[in-house]
Amino acid sequence: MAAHAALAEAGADYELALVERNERDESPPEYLKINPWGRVPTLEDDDLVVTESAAIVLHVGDRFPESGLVPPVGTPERTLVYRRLIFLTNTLQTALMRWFYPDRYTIDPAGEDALRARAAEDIRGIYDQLEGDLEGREWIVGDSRTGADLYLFMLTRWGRFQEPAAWDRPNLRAHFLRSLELPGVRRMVEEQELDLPEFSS
Ligand SMILES: N[C@@H](CCC(=O)N[C@@H](CS)C(=O)NCC(=O)O)C(=O)O
Repeated sequence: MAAHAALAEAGADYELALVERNERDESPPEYLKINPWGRVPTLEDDDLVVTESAAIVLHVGDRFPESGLVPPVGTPERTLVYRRLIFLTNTLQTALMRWFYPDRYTIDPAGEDALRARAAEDIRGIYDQLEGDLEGREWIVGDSRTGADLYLFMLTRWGRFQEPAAWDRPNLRAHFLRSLELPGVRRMVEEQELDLPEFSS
């Protein structure tokens, strides 16, 4: 979602390719050739292969400086975009992965519920913190949307199964709705045929 929205927001000329996994949840061999880890997404930009959603967002921002996805080199805002993106991907996203896939984090099935409960606690704390960070702000860094907002939009949606859902916090919900008005986010949502919550219609 974030990588796709970044391309659309930047006005890049892109082509989407669906990676279909088999019944054993394995990626096709032709995909493993470009991304041996088998995870999505992967961006192919001519001969350059970029994995990691956050790296793709940064790369697209650098390729399209006028998009404002990544502020200019040397500005504090650029550093703050790094800070937000890296926190979102290495802390919130991994906590969500622990909640979605506890079996990947333990070899003891009896421990999965406890692992998931711990993840849910961590996730709640992180959304609460982000809720506070958004107080009085439209975007997570500076005065305009950056790639970090696209990432936050994605992870707010990932948080829809939590108790409370991420977007049941007023500032996160306002940020989600604001992001949804961005043309590139709209385009990504349509192209991926994503379900949206009732409050957004
Ligand atoms: N850190 C990677 C994580 C990528 C990732 O885990 N992608 C998920 C889809 S959202 C995936 O490929 N899942 C299939 C799997 O884990 O085998 C990124 O942000 O790009």
